[in-house]
Amino acid sequence: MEADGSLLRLGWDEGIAALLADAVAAGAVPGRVVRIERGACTVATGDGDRVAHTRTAPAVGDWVALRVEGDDVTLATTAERRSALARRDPAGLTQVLAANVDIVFVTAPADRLSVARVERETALAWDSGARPVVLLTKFDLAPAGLVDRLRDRLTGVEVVPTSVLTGEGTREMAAALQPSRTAVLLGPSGAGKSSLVNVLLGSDVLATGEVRSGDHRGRHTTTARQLFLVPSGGVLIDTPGLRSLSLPADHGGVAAAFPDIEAAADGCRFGDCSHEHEPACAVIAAVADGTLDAARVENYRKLRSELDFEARRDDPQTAQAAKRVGRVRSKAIRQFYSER
Ligand SMILES: Nc1nc2c(ncn2[C@@H]2O[C@H](COP(=O)(O)OP(=O)(O)OP(=O)(O)O)[C@@H](O)[C@H]2O)c(=O)[nH]1
Ligand SMILES: [Mg+2]
Ligand SMILES: [Zn+2]
Repeated sequence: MEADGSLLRLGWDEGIAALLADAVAAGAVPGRVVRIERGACTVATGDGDRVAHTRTAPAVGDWVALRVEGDDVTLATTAERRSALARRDPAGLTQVLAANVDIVFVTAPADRLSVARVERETALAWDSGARPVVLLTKFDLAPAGLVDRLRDRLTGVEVVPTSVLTGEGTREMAAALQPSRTAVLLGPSGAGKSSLVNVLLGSDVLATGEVRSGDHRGRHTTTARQLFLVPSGGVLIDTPGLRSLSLPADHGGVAAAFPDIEAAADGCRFGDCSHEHEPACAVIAAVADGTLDAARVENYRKLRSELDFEARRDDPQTAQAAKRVGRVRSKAIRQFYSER
């Protein structure tokens, strides 16, 4: 199918054309979901934006085909996702925050940096199938040495300082988006996500909100997930800052976010070592000799046990198996001690 320029700018390619080929052959109109509201989604097509009514909820970034009958627009098909940034919401359900993204910009505000949150969001980003890039936002407010401290703590992920006041880092963001990649901004309220979108779009499209003066927390200014075309190329998705960001399931994101700890863990005596109290634990040893950061290991353990908990909730049979493994392990540990 011949795609026109506006679909190409949205990231359309031959793979997506193939996924939607049947629907398009049957007369449906292809497009990309740019905004979701209750019961309706806005879809950018080669012929402008259309509002479609839908019972199933696609996510911002989904490629869809619309059935258009006069004024009545409905969703015919949603293409299989290449990647999906998702979290487990407070009700325990998996919520897709953005679909078909290539890059997750993990925003970490320099005036209120939580490294543990950055690590969690980086794991979530790796889980999505996209590549994380950490943006140290509001860099004009950063205390000296902050970017080095962050780079020292994280492994295997690029850290780019940004500031909408000095313009630092925005050229790197624009370059990462070209020619037609899709990036989503993830991070706490008040991190400066919408401010960065405005800079990249070259106009104040989005409302931004002052952070509270006392604790620098944001005021949850953005309430909708929304997709924008960046004039210099690429697509940017803004999201509201979320309080709770539980990992929905283990797709290898934690391992990817903590490759240094995973590598050290290869040296543990027990394959299912929890790195808490086991003898011959290479991770505990690496913390003791200063090779690994204690706070980083602590956060890794927390994310791992969160995933274990969720897996047990989803599948009690696995939970039973885990209990059995636990019993075998404690026996092995007792044996290890008694042999010494
Ligand atoms: N000093 C400084 N302030 C910034 C920068 N970027 C954003 N801000 C300010 O930080 C506040 C929050 O910015 P927003 O862009 O609304 O933050 P957000 O991440 O979109 O927040 P939510 O929509 O609530 O999730 C605003 O008052 C911005 O003016 C920056 O680079 N430097
Ligand atoms: Mg915002
Ligand atoms: Zn261990």
